[in-house]
Amino acid sequence: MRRIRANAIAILTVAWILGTFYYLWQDNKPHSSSSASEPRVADIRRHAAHRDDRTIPLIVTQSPWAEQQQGQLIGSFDEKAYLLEKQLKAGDDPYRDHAFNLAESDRLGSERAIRDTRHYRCASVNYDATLPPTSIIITFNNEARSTLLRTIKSVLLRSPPSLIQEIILIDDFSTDPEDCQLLSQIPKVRCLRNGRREGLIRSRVRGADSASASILTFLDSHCEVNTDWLQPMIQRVKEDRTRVVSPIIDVISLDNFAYLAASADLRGGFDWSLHFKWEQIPIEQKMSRNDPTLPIRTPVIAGGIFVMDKSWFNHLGQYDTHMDIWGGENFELSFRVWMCGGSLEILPCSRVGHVFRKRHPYDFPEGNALTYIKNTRRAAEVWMDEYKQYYYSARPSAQGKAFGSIADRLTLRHKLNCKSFHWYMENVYPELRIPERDAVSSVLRQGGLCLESLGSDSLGLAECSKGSGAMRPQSQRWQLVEPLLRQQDICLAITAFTAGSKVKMEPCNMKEPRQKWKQKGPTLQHVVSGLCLDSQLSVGPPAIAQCWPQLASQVWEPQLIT
Ligand code: LR7
Ligand code: MN
Repeated sequence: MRRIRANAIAILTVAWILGTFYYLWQDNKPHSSSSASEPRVADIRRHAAHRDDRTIPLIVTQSPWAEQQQGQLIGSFDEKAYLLEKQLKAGDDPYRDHAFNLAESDRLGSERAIRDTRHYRCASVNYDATLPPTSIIITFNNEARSTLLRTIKSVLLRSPPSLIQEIILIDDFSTDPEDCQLLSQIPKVRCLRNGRREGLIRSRVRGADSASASILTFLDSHCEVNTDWLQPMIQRVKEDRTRVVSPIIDVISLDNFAYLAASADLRGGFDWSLHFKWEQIPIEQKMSRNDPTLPIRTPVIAGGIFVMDKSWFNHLGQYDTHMDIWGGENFELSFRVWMCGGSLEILPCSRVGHVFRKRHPYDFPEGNALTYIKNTRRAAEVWMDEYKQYYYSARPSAQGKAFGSIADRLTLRHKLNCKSFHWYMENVYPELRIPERDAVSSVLRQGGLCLESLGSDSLGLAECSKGSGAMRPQSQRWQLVEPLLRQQDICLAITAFTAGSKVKMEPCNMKEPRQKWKQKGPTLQHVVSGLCLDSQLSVGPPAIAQCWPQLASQVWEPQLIT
């Protein structure tokens, strides 16, 4: 009898364990795996990391203040009527208008509970008893009513009411003005409608200008904020207004709207084509993180969800309002914040869910590609200094495309006395690799001869060696990556800043003024002295001389080695 009971207990225990594992597995199951057509989506799956077992395994009931708020929360707003008016019709493709499953979003209602995805230690972090309130800024173009409403209600339900000064909606010329207008019946919600399509950048600036709180909080229009999302961010900004902070961005599945925890070990990065990506925090930083509630420094932010002091936002020049529709503004803001005296961080105790999509559901009046190029070109031209060449090599189609005047932004950069992109590379993002130095090599032809270096002091002209591709001798292979004229890791340098000084080869150093050259017409001009490389063919070894582009000894014709 006793053995039977013992067996029964054992079986029940095993069943319980299996059940728990099944539950966790279900919860972790990756969703939607169709292939990504746009670059911006390529990282989503990586980002949608599986739930960390150390997170709090609880379903969020609403926050303590939610109950007191019920009733007043929604004012005269008729939620049912608002949602019913835009129901999907039978037979409609639920993905057509919003690039996510609208049927599923509509089915969820506006107040669903979500999992508290924070590390359990976040629950015992303390914040100041009085924190300053914030204005929430949400811009949208034809957002689905159910996702927009859920964004707003999650804010009202999961934030201490005293911290929400107002929610400013900027309707970026959506087809139906009522999508926005009706929502302004909800207490604290204001609606501003653009008279024409402006794009998210100018819309956010409009929202920020009309905000009455001293702290700005930006959200996309299809988010759900999680438990205590706001306090960590406001605390950090209150302590130091130059911090610009964002939460960990959890993933709301575009297919079934499951709320999935993102990995807590990621930060924002990019490649040279200015394509945003999530990446692992560097291993040394990871090893030294013994407190999972501490901020994570990030080279760039994703762009949509962040908190920033309003006076700091204005001081730093808000946004580049010549950027259109979508894209690039997150790089421009990130470079500017770091280079002009601020910092960017991700706060792991703040979590906000976002519906990541695979395509834009709205149109780009100038076309998607051209708009992205215009915006990123502006960011590169204003902020990336000589490193912009890597952007152009990674995105050759950007060359020659219109990007408008950047004079105002250059003045701003100068006025704010911002650091160089080189500083940013060394201090903020040293992990970003500079493309292979010898990716493209050229010979530098002068008449029938070629510039050649044989060791540090022996530069001269020699007969152009034959042989193609890798068969060309190293001594005649040059990489013209302004401001440097390199042969792998050694660079052409002047020996003094006066006319007649010889040139030599020495280890490359971007910061060394003697090594800075630029192509000027057919000549190679030394940037600082303004003198030109001259072969001095009949007189002596190559040197720098007063520029005379008509002079055969100063004409250099780069020819790609293929
Ligand atoms: O013309 C437009 N007008 C708008 O108001 C186009 C868009 N929008 C609104 C739109 O309704 C949405 O609320 O702008 C917001 C962002 O557009 P999405 O959701 O189509 O873009 P996204 O989620 O891919 O955008 C990410 O990158 C953008 C680059 O410009 C912005 O910085 C977005 O804010 C940003 N979103 C996030 O960072 C959330 C996390 C996703 C990631 C990575
Ligand atoms: Mn979005």
